[in-house]
Amino acid sequence: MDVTTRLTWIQEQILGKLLGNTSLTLLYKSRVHQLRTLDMKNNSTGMSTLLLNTQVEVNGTLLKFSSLDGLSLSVDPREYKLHLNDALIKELKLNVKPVSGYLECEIFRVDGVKNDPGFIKKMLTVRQYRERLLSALRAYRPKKDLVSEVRILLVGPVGSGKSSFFNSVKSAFQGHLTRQAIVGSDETSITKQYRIYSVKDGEGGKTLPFMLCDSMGLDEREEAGLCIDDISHILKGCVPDRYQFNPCKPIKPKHPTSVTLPPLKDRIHCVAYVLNINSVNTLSAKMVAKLKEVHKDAGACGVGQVALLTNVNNCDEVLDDSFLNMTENMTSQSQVKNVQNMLNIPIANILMVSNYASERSLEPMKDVLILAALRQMLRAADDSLEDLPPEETASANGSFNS
Ligand SMILES: Nc1nc2c(ncn2[C@@H]2O[C@H](COP(=O)(O)OP(=O)(O)OP(=O)(O)O)[C@@H](O)[C@H]2O)c(=O)[nH]1
Ligand SMILES: [Mg+2]
Repeated sequence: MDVTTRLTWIQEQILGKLLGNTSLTLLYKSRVHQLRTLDMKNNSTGMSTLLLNTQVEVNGTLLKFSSLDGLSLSVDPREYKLHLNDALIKELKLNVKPVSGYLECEIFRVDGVKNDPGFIKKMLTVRQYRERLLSALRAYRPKKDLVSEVRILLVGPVGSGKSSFFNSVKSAFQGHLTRQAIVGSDETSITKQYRIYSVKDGEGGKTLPFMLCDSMGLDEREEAGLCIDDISHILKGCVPDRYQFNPCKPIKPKHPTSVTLPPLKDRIHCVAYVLNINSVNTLSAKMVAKLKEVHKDAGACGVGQVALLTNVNNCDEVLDDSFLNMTENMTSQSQVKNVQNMLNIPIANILMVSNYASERSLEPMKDVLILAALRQMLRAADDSLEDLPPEETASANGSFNS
């Protein structure tokens, strides 16, 4: 008999990833038998996986695995039976009876598990934390009900990952990879139009109360990339969706003498400076000057400001075990210090992500970083809404409620 796994390639990859980018070597496979084939899966095309991080208990002829939160599974190798408790069946969304036959029992050696006792625990809780973040973001409402949606502007050098961040946020909410915004690498910005993107909660779900505004990349050359003067118009909400940027021709306000601003709902409430973590320390003086100018404009408009560092390789090491704070390893990096000094952004608002680029499926840890970054952007936006002068909030309440 062939000692090859019954798992498909993609199932084996998912299992390996669940354990933290490990590789699996099949050690043992129970003999082939004539039990009826079970339709273990529900109608979904994915595979539910779960770690029961316990010592295996040998109970008579049963091998028993159970978790602290009440999930349990027993394997009866003599009878080729699996005993699953209700909580486990529910968690894995399986369509099986509590006692079911199994086709094969396979035991693998796992290579490449990090030699860090906290690592496995983190892998176990990352999915729960992703669900918690998704719930918190679904329940989010902008502060003081001044606007129905918060607008976050993504601004940064050409190719820093602005459009990819929107795609990543959308993918995390959709539950599968999506690529609505065009991304890629070129000498000049791939994004040529100003885009105001909304995100739905799942396929056909309700629209979430935030919008991500994607802009053309900044270029250190003059008359290339996003015009710095365009940014103040964007911040004030004067630029419509799909506006075609022209690096040689800054936006001219329709009514240069008019002092009335567009309503608060159309304005930007948070600016995210999107920077590739690998090039933060080598930004040219001209690029730094442009970023500082945006920072000055954003400060003058009183909007929230965060920095989003993309292309982070070691996602598992960004957050501590509580998933609430960045590890000291990360905050002490020179890139973080540089951003702090360059844009005067507090450390809590320096966020790290690894956008979806060439992955084949969603990764829980990537989702956690993406969603945690979004949550912090919304908090920064809320802070700026709370800080509005009374005359602004009075008129905003009027326009939003009417
Ligand atoms: N590995 C990795 N690749 C990334 C990440 N973010 C973006 N990329 C890749 O970097 C390239 C540029 O990404 P874009 O999202 O188009 O960057 P942008 O800032 O929108 O670029 P412009 O619109 O040209 O200014 C693409 O090939 C992306 O796939 C990331 O976090 N990790
Ligand atoms: Mg882009």
